Amino acid sequence: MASPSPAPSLLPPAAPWTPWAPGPGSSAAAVSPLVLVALAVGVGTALLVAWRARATRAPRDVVLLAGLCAAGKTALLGKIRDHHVHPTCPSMEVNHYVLTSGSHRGSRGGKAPATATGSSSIDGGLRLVDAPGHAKLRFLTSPYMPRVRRLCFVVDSTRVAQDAHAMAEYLYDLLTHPRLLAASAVSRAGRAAAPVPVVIVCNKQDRLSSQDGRRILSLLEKQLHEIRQTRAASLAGLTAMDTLLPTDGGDGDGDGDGDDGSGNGVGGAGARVLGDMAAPFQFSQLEDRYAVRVVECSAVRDKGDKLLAKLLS
Ligand SMILES: Nc1nc2c(ncn2[C@@H]2O[C@H](COP(=O)(O)OP(=O)(O)O)[C@@H](O)[C@H]2O)c(=O)[nH]1
Ligand SMILES: [Mg+2]
Repeated sequence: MASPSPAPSLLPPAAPWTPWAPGPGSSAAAVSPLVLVALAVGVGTALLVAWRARATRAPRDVVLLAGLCAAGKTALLGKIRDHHVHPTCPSMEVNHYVLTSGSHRGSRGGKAPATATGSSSIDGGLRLVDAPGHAKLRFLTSPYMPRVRRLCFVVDSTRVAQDAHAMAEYLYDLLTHPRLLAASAVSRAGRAAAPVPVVIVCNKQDRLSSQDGRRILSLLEKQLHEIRQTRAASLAGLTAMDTLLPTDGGDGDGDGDGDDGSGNGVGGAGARVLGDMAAPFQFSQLEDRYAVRVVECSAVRDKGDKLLAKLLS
């Protein structure tokens, strides 16, 4: 008996199924968009990270001359740069002068001033920045704050009796500026890597009515104490931290001044209160972050080299 013949097949037998795997020839065409996107994202991220790292590692090359109007900031800059005081009017913008030991020798052949502290060597090129003192123009100083290597707060020594409060308010704002606090951030060990030098420059000492540096320092401390009380009271509702700058670094005094030594409060409400609230304000309370000293000078009487040496001392 003949076996029935198989039904005619309409379709060719199906090829055995094999999982798809990119072959060497097809891979470029099939995967390249994905690879390109991944590469673009990777490169973009790397560039962003590098840019941010660069931005946060801004060079600390600015010697900032700040102070009320007519304190003599522009006169000091002119004397240092050009060896004489130009007639001035209130500055409306920031003036710069890049200091290098070469450029400062100048045409008169004067030596570059000896720099008393290694951290202020001018060989790396420091910028002397003269910021406008008018309250409405102080925002122009902000971009320079992350780069501040040294703050020179210039005071008209003949005006302290009248202007001490305004001087201290501006100084308080500078010392609690978030970007300056970041530069002076206290480490977990309770100390800044290197406190930011702050020089109280008591200018116009050629005038008979000028007060001496010690007196000016103590008047500023008194005013800073009052300002701290006022600001602390207004911040009391915002933060339980009373101070960012403990005097003993460890803050183990149990007075509630509240810094954990990490510097994490930079820019926060607690950063707006300076020093140790448990004691009358003194600059020495800031020593973990700021090395405060006072110099006396006259932009009119002193030579440029001498003035610069005082600012950098
Ligand atoms: N007698 C005297 N006058 C000064 C001295 N420094 C600046 N001045 C004068 O004070 C005024 C204000 O100075 P300026 O540099 O414009 O102040 P700024 O607003 O802080 O830049 C100008 O008339 C200067 O000539 C100084 O040491 N002694
Ligand atoms: Mg000026």
